Amino acid sequence: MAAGGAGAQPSGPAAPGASPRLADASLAANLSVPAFFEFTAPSHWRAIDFISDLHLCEAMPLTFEAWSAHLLHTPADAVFILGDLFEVWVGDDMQRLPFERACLEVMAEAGSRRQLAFMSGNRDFLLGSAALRACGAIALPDPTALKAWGGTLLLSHGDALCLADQPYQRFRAEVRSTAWQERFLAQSLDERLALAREMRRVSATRNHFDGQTDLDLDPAQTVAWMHAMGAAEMVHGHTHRPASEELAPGFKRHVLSDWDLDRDRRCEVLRLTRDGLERHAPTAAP
Ligand SMILES: [Mn+2]
Repeated sequence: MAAGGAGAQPSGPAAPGASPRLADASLAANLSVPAFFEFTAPSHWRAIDFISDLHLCEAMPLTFEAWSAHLLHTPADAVFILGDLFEVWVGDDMQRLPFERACLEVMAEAGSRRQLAFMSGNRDFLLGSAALRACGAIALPDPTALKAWGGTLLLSHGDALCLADQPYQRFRAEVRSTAWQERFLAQSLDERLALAREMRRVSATRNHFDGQTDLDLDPAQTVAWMHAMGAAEMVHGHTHRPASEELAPGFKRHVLSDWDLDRDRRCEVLRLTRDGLERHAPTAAP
């Protein structure tokens, strides 16, 4: 069941009218809103699962097993992975490594059974579109407007909206540039893995490491994105603080849980159906 009736097209800001109303429109006036992509769920779909922040790595075999079982056996028509699937991804030559190869084999098998979609996180933004295509997965830009059953949902990893962390935003802009990525990818796999370890060590000491920080999405900017998209609800990850709450009247965000079944028992799937969003335990292997 590959791409079929689904498609991702670039889109301008949503037309005014059907959009949820922002109580104070001036709130959004001075905030920049990025171009966003639109993905329309085929009308025969009944459920879409959202997961993020698995931080898969060889040292977390139980997390890998739970993720793999869910991807292969969920009753949902699609699984949307909203970033940080991998603890670290420094280039697609990581597919040579046994653990990463096993992960992509699970993705390919799951991708033959249901639609997979992947949005980059701050850990795995170098996972390339060719590797995703090989698994039958759609690459979702951040942010994406998901149109499903008459509603619009804003999807984002979340790190681009953590505006209070200016050093991180400068770092993010640099590593997402073509020039930086060309220089980085020109190095050997061992050099890149060592550099990634060093960057994570430095970022941990500055306390702007995802999951170990109080930083959160900027509410005004987030609501501005939702307003421009015509989305009353949003799903994001990154902060590892699962909750569903209003950011402003009429604008609700749902934060995904990270997964850690090796040191803890955290794992959760957010499932969208015609009736709305609901949190579930992952599906186990039969
Ligand atoms: Mn993250």
